[in-house]
Amino acid sequence: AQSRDYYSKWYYKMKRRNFLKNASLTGLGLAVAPAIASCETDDKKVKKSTGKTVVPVVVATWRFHNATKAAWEVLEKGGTSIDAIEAGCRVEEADLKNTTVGNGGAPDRDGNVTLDACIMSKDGGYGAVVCMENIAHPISVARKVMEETPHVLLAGKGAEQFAVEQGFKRENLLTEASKKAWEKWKVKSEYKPIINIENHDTIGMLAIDKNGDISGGCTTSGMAYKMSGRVGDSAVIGSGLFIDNTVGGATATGMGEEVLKTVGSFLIVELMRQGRTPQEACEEGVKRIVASNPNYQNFQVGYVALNKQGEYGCYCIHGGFGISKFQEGKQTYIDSKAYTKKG
Ligand code: SD4
Repeated sequence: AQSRDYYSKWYYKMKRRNFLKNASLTGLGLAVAPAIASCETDDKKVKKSTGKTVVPVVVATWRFHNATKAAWEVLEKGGTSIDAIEAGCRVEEADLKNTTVGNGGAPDRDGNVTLDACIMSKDGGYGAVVCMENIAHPISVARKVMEETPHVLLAGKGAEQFAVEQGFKRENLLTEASKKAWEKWKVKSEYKPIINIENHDTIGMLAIDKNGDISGGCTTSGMAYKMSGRVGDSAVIGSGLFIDNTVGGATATGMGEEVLKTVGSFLIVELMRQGRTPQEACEEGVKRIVASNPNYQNFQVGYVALNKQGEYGCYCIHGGFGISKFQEGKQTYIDSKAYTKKG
């Protein structure tokens, strides 16, 4: 079988190109995958939806209670799902203690905080920014790209320039704490993505408003200490997020490279279109990654999906992932089932 050893392959390339001085990935990429259960999905297990629609509703990756609360407040007042998504995602982008989203995000290996975000509307609209620096609210810039330009995705300097033209302020996003952590990291320069960063990570959010229309958003500073110019799944349509107002939506967190390679969120929405419940669709999305990647023990991916009835599902490779939900006026946290069944 072809070797898919992610870390070894990467290490080799980095070394060869002299990108990584004094790097050490000892211990990574050597894990041998234990025997795993079959990754085939048993179609007999496919459950049909209950048919009961409970909206409005908002779900988000991780314990982002403040974000789902902010989104719920918009929905509760009869606001649109797109407004709820923007309001919710902005809460995490502004939280300096969240080192994986927006202001306060961990930098790349050169010390630059680069942000990726996207938003999708009920009409199939999509707007995104990737590798954008110095602007604290990429979700709002992504919305502007969707609403104010003939394009869907702006990158780097162009995204920043557009944001400034739209009235966003340039600011330094590297906090003292993030700078210190980066300086410490530089001593070994060991690129080792952490599974479940303190149960706080990228925020992916899906919301349905009182009219039954769904929107979604996803915003991140990406993998800490990534290579300069690296873009993950979060802002890429079909990977970090996908919305189809006739079916539902899905969003992702975790190792973006793996989500990109399997176009995870699009896959999940298409499976729901074919009759899978959100839970079954998320499970299949994770199993696709596991099936093609013997190194799955070393990285995390978590999915959350929502169908038009307001039914949710979530699934991940490793335990520790979960989702925040606001529905029928109640905030809840749901611990996700995990492929490795540790959680
Ligand atoms: C990325 N999926 O850039 C994002 C980051 C993330 O756990 O979710 N990290 O790959």
